[in-house]
Amino acid sequence: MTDQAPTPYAGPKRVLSGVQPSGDLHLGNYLGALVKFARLQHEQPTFIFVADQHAITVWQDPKKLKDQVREIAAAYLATGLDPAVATIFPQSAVPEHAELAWIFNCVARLGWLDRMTQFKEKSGKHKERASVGLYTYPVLQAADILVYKATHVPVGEDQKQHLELTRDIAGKFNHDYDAPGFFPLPDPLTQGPGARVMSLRDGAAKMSKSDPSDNSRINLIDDADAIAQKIRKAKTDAEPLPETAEGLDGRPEAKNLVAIYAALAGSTEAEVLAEFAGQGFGAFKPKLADLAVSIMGPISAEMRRLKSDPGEIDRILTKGAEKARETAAPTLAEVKKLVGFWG
Ligand code: AQP
Repeated sequence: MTDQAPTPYAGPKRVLSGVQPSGDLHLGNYLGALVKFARLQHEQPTFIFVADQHAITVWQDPKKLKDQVREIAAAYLATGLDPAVATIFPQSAVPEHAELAWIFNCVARLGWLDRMTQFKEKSGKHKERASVGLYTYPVLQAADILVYKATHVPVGEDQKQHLELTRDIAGKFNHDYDAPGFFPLPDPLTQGPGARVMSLRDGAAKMSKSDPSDNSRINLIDDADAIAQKIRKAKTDAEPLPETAEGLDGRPEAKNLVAIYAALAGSTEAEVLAEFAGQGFGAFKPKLADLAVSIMGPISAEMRRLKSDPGEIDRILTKGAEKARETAAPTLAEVKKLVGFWG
């Protein structure tokens, strides 16, 4: 008997991604994810959700959660997502995600989840106190993606391992339920200089919402003064900028600021270095601050404007959820039939 390659998925291309409403969005979320959403919506059918079910894997105040969801939706709209083009919705308003996640919990293997580095990082030293949801988070993520049969997932580099797991779950489901090519094996879209934005205080740590130091990140809602001050205070070294990208090896903070500049300017690290080689951070940081303010300033102003009309955001999210279910419900119905469930 010869091993045959699995039948490839032949359905339409679709884009899906989401962000958790678990704190203020930052430049890493913007460059790693949001900026891509606005571009991709014009290329493929695009589903962008607010991941409130993921957010409660760590405690969220129920009185604040809906507002946090609105905040992320405002960020989506302010960074260019158009509800007339993309489908924008809260995860918890589409119950098909959670229902498919249960089935996937029975497809995924414990050994696969045991390898997930994000769980190890987020659960810290006391993993026995972490929620079970935090552990099975990547399984829900697989359901988020596959319930739309999404083929492309724009995310930051930190999500690559979870995407690999999604592909494993899709492949095993197709095999175990004798449904060749039923689910696609989705591709992560992580390319670009903003794929892994690092902390402004530590070039070895990812810029993150949960970093206790607000100076470690530029928040989407920061005003011009805050952005300029955080860049001024960003950790660097005393060397001038080198001529080539190799010259940044071993200089993680310098590399990070150059990568941020390149991502914001829509250029490459090589192009940035061609412009600034030989200059110190005293000259480079003000230029970076001006660039960051020119891009982030209008976004934060638009977020503030949108948040002043929560009714409009709610209407967009409610309509988006109805539209999302039109795609998610038929997938789940097919899955239940394949699994042999009632109804
Ligand atoms: N530093 C980063 N650089 C590039 N991309 C990043 N992303 C997050 N941090 C960076 C990308 O942003 C998207 C949304 O992330 P999320 O909010 O769903 O979860 P996260 O990855 O856990 O984000 P944080 O800020 O790191 O939150 P905490 O501190 O709560 O863990 C994803 O596409 C992610 O890759």
